[in-house]
Amino acid sequence: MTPAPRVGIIMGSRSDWETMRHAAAMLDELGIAHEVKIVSAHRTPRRLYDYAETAAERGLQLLIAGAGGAAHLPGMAAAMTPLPVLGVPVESKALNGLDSLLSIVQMPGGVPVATLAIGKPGAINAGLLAAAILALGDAALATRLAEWRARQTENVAEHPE
Ligand code: RP5
Repeated sequence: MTPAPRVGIIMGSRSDWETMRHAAAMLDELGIAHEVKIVSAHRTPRRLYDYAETAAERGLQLLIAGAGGAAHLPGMAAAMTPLPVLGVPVESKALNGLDSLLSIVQMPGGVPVATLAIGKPGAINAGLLAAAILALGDAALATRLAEWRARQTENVAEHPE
């Protein structure tokens, strides 16, 4: 039986998948069941409302939301769910993701979005941060995450050649 998803990965457009797939890959690597959906704050606002308002009752524990440009998706999702929301600024063509970053990070006090770096590093770290949060109540996941981190450390060479 497929385990129920614990994390919801949402993104504003299919074009965001090239970035957000790195978050999904990290969750896969750490054995965290997740679902992936395109939900646009601007093009599919009703889908966003439905998704965010039902996420917790459907059993999700955390959302990772990626968007680019006028990136309202993470903030709007955070406004409608009690779950922690991790925001990934997707690298936009016009402004290299600076617009995405500022749109996501400058939330008003009272509606938090944990904002990651622009692009692929942010997506990878969103997966790792999601794992660290979920590991607080999941000893087996905490072990897998610790092992992942140990492998990363071991793989750093002492010399460049
Ligand atoms: C945002 O606009 C999306 O998150 C995406 O990063 C950006 C461009 O979307 P497309 O025009 O490629 O669909 O809503």
